[in-house]
Amino acid sequence: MTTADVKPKLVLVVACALVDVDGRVLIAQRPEGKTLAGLWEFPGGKMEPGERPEETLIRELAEELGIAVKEPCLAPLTFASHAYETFHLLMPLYVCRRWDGIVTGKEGQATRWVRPERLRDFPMPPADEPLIAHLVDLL
Ligand code: 9L3
Ligand code: MG
Repeated sequence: MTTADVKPKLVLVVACALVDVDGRVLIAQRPEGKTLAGLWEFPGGKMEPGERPEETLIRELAEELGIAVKEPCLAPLTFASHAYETFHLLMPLYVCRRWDGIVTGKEGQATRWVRPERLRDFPMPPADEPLIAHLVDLL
């Protein structure tokens, strides 16, 4: 068997750009102990079986950031697609401008509000980097 015979595993993750009233975007630093620790990402996480992407985000944003998001406030913007060595990541990016509660790093992660054009100053996972241009165009 060659590597060409190995079916790549598809991992489905959903991410969100929270945008505040000043047009700044929230990024969160992946905590120690997780893969890609120290890199800054658009918050989100893996889809659980049976979830729709919006449901994943509502759950992840509550778990990771302590905020409540309503589904009509989630607007799909684009997709990230990145081939890691052992899996292929497919990750839709949503934009959200309204939520209830105050953003708090519930897992001890650092969070920052950043102007879209400054996002390139923060080291990000390879899947997240191409998303910056879409946000700069939008915002
Ligand atoms: N990931 C990349 N960019 C993101 C997110 C939320 C996740 N903005 C990658 C990191 C992991 C995988 O997706 O390889 C699963 O994420 P998690 O469940 O470890 O947060
Ligand atoms: Mg996550």
